[in-house]
Amino acid sequence: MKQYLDMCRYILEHGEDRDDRTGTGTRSVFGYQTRYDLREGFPLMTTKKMFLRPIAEELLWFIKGDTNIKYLVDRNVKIWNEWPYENFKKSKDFHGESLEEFVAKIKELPADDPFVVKYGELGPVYGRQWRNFNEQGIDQLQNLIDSLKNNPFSRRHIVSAWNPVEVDQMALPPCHAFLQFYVSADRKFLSCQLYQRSADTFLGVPFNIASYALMTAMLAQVCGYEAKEFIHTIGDAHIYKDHFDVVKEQISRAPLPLCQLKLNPEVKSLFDFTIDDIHIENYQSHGRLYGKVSV
Ligand code: THF
Repeated sequence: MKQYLDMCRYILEHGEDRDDRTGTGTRSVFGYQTRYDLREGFPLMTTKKMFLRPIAEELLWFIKGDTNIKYLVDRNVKIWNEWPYENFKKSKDFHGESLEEFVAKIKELPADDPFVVKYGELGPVYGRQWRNFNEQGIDQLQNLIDSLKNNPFSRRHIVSAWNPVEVDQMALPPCHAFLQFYVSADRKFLSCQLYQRSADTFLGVPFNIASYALMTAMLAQVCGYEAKEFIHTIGDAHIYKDHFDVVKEQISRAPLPLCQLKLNPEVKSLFDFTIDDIHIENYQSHGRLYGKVSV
């Protein structure tokens, strides 16, 4: 995906060096947009090896409306563990446990155990806002599906994870905050645009692109369209300082042909997809690249 590599190059060349909340430091630009034609293939990064499974599990977890890491921990998806651990470390119940010990405890206890309920919880993050906005029973995903099916040319196909009322109760305010969908004039194609307020270009963005491309494909299938385009609009697009070398390695690599996404065509409701209904074919990539996540 040349668009992504161009973005990395642009940030490195034109970004400003800034301190940030996490203390790591970034190079950042404000306002950057990339477009991915989903008909050319599924936009899973080829210039480093990725796995679709954690991305798909995270998306299914959002769609369920779940905000506790227990679901992800049970499936060995690690990407959200650091944030609850930071909260646990600040609590009176913390007695020097490592991140691994904390995660093992969440895994072994049942979902309704008070420890899991208290320390696995991220607050009213994505899943809650998508399915029960502001705890007021507004199911934005169901409303979106209804409007995509019944009023395709609406300019209000919107899902907002950004909730100013509850943002202070979230372990991390939503980065991918605002979504809009668009049906083509011939009613054949569905496109998605995401506004992301803050983007960790090396670690997060490859996940975010694949996640929303997958969601667009799932919505297209259940609403009777074909997925067309994913448009990624970013506010603060940054590369963390400790990712500079690995990003330079990545942009030296030549993109390979994209893989194809295969969804189980029998699934007719967005809420019925399971991990076994989601597959990719012909995925080719360069080797893995590692970077630390700033918390
Ligand atoms: N905070 C920061 N600093 N970066 C982010 O990308 C990010 N997110 C979510 C919330 N806060 C963030 C969490 N998403 C990885 C990927 C996505 C994440 C968090 C971490 C990550 O470490 N990926 C590794 C390993 C993946 C694995 O364990 O399978 C990778 O190599 O891709 C962005 O929404």
